[in-house]
Amino acid sequence: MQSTSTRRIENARPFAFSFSLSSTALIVIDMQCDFINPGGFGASLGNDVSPLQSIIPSVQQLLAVAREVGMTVIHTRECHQPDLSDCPPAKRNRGNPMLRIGDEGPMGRILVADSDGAQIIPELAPLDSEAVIDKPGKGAFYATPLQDHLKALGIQQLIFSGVTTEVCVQTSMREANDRGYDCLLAEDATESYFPEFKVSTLDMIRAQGAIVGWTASVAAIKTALRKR
Ligand code: C5J
Repeated sequence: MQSTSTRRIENARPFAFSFSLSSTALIVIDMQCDFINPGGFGASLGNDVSPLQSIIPSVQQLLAVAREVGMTVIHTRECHQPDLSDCPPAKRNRGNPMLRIGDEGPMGRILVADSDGAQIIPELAPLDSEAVIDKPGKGAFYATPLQDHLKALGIQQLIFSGVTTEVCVQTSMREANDRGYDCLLAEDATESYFPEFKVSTLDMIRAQGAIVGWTASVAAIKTALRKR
């Protein structure tokens, strides 16, 4: 049952985060095989993907509680059309990867929408009722219907999770912040290939009185969501 009552995460940082269930969405960013599994886009850039696998249980917990309390859940995927018409050459050529976007890899074509690699990992599979926003960029708002979707649902606050912290999660959070959403990042439900980048991103987000937003642990978010 969805409720409009106000919730508060007292120990969010840099200070308490207030939200209501009916105006908040959980956004799960890019928990796709291409970033999480060996042989995908993340690995093609030379990254060890195993640190990203460590947050799967935390994201599962967030999803379970959000579904239990009836909160809106939205998933994103970073991916491109098969003809790569939405992939700028500058993006495809960047990074000197072993495999470029659109090349055939062990999980099909890298970051192409209908390939196995572009799918959300089975452990976090979206429900039929949950929107999946395909995005050609790092940010979830650029060239996507996300803002219209949030407006139609009356969403004003966003709880973020997913990968990678300093790239698609942070870019999406900054885009959301500039559009007037209050944003909170689940500290242990986001991960980076670079541990120091995750630490710095969390610091940057909550600096200067929550200049980009708030952060809080999954445990604190779960407690607030379940509070009646
Ligand atoms: C990257 C993402 N890292 N989902 N994408 O290229 O963070």
